[in-house]
Amino acid sequence: MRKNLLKKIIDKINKSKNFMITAHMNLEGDALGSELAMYLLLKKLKKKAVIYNNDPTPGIYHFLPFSRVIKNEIKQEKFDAAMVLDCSDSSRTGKVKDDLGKAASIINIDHHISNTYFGDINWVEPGAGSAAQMIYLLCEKFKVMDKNIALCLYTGIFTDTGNFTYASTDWETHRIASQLMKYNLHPHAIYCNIHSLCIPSDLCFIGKIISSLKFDSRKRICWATINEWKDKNYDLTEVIFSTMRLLKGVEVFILFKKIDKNRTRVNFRSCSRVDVNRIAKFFGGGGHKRASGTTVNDSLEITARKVISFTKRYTDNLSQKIRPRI
Ligand SMILES: [Mn+2]
Repeated sequence: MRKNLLKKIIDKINKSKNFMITAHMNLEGDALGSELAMYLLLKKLKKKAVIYNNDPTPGIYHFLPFSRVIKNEIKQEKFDAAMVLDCSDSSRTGKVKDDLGKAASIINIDHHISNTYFGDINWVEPGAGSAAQMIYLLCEKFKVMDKNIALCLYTGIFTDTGNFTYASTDWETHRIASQLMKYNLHPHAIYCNIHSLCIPSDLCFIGKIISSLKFDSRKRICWATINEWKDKNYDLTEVIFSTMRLLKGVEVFILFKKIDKNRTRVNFRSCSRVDVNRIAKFFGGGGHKRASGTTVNDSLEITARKVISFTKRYTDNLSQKIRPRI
C-alpha cells in the first residue's frame, strides 16, 4: 500500500515542474517542517516550488531554514501539482482552498485519521506520528537529505510526537530521528526555540488554570474552563496539557476556551484507549485518536456541559466493553 502510493507520488514529482505546497491553518512544527522539507526536496530536484499558507509563520518557527520563502499571497495562475501536507481536509487550508483548483492535481500527504481523501493521490497514514515522518520517506527515496531538510523534519517529528512521548511514537519514529541526528542537529536548541518562551505572567496564568481543574466522579476525565484565553505566538495549550498529563489514571483531558459569548474552542487529549477524534467529530471537529479539537457555537458553560456528558457516556461505554467476564 505505502509502496504503491510512494511510487505514484514519486512518478508525479518526476513528471511535474511547478508545485504549490500548503498545509493546515494554525501552523505548527509538523505543518511547517513538512512544507519546508518538501520545498527543499523539490528544489534539489530542480523543480519550481512555492509554499503558500493561509496564516503567517509564527515567530517561534523563524529558526527553520528557508522559512522566509513562505508566502501568504500568490499571483501564479497554474501549477502542475499542489502538495497538501498534514491537512485532514482541503477546507483546513483556509483561503488557499480557492487556489487549489489552479493545480492540475492534488497530492494529499497526511497522518490525520479524520482525513477526507480530497486529493487525486491520497497518501494517508493515521499510524504515523507526524507528516514529517512521511516526508522523510520521500526524501530517503530521492536521496536528497541534508542538514536543512533534517532540521525541518526533526522539528516536525519532535513537536507532533510531544517530544517523543505520544502513543504514536514507534520504532520507525526513532529510526528516522536517529538518521536525522547524523546531520549534527541540536535537540536542546530546538526545544528551547519552541518551548522555553514563557514569561512569568504566563506561568501565573497556567497556575490558575491548573488550580481550577475539574474531574468526573471516577477521575477519568479532567478539564478546565478558561474565560480569558489569549492567543500567544507560542502555544500555552501544550504546556497546560503536559502538566495535566502528570495525573495518574486520567484518560481524557479537555480544555474549553471562550472565544466569545457564543463560541468555544475545545481541545482534547487522551493518553490511553479513548479515541478523542471520535468525540471531536461528534461536535463538528476532528484530529487524531490522541489529540483533537473543535469549535462549538455555544457558550463556554453550555459547551462544557454537553461535551463532558458525551465524553462520560463514551468512556463508560468503552470500559463496559472491555470489562472482563467473571
Ligand atoms: Mn501533524
